[in-house]
Amino acid sequence: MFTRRKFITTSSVAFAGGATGLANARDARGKPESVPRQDKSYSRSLPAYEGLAPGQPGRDYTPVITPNNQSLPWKVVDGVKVYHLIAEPVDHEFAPGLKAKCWGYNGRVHGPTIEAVEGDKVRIYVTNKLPAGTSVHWHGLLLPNGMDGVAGLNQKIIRPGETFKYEFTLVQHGTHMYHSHHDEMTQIALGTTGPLVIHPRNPSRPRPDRDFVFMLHEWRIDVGTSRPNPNEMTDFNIFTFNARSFPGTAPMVARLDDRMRIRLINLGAMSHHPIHLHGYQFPIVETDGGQIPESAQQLETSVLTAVGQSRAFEFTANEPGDWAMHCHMTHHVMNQMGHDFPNLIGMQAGDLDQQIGSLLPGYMTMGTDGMGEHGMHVQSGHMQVPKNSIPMVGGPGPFDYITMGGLFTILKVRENLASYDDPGWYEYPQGTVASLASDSDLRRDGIQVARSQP
Ligand SMILES: [Cu+2]
Repeated sequence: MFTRRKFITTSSVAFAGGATGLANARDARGKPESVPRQDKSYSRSLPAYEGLAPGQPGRDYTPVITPNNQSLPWKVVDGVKVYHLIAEPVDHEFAPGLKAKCWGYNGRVHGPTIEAVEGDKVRIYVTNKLPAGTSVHWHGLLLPNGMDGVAGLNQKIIRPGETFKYEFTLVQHGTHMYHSHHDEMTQIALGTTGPLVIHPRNPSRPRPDRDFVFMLHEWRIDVGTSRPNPNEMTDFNIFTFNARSFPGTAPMVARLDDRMRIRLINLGAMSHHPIHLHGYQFPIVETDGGQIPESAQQLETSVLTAVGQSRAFEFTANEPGDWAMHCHMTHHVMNQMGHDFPNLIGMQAGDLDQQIGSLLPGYMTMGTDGMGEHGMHVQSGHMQVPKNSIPMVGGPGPFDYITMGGLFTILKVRENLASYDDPGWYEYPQGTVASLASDSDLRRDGIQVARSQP
């Protein structure tokens, strides 16, 4: 059993020893220790963190990358890292063609990533420029009760125009989040969340070369409107990585053999997301509750991230290519236009288009063999979508139209990259792409294909 006494012993060894690290500690006989937990009693004094210099990028950590967003700037004042969050209305673009009036922080949806190092003392100012009261909760952090940010319970509501000050020492590391804790239903639905990444002071694993963080979210933006609907409980129609839907998601770019970490945080209203990465197997190394000891890690290809949870996984980018990463809930890789229509699969449309077209010029029946071509028809001008709305699926790809939307992005792994800018589409080595089978292939392998139409 893991006792407080044992924690203190483990923790003082870890910090006194410098590079020992918190996870995977072993005793003198090489047997794994109990899993060291992070200190749950903030009120106890924290001598291990006294006198530590504020962590610096490069020296103490490799900064995270927040695709389609960025980290919040900070400065050091008398040894304290000082940040300033401004909660405010933001006009935000989800993908080309769809904008909405959201609420976020510092001109962004979601808020910029707050980055710090275990042991840092932080002071975070929160200015409220929203038309309503707000507060900020530091989700998953171990901190004094009065800094926890639940409006009404732990502090007064931050009224419009007011600036509050939060101050605490970071006594843990990992992937966390911040979000409004006042009228959550409305404020989180409009976007008031952000990632909060705390790097370990003494990492137990090698630092990643590429460290990506994604905030997952879901929205209801009715076609023709520009305000996410916070009253929606079940029927969301926009799903986002860092508040962007495919084809608006920026790819992750990596050099061959880069050490990768991908952090997922879900602060949507209702849905859990199994995020699936193609081409790799990987262990989940961290939850928002801390590191998972190596002995308890198992290889995965999908990472279920529930509302209010974070997960981080690691792998080496040792297979070049353009690899999809997406939610495996099929309706979460679709966009806004559609869903609420009858099932037309297998229907014989006949001359319906012609008949209706005489009343509604440009009318086109879709869905008799699926919705994969919706975006293509829109893009080529056969079909129109209402103003400020995006088709159900995707964008152009190197071979054909990519029939995905929403929670879909791409990991681009390349040899010989000059920079981490988007390198364009992968150039496949000759003979490595699935292609039309030739008659001689079919003959050689004895594959008989009936020539009749389905
Ligand atoms: Cu999902």
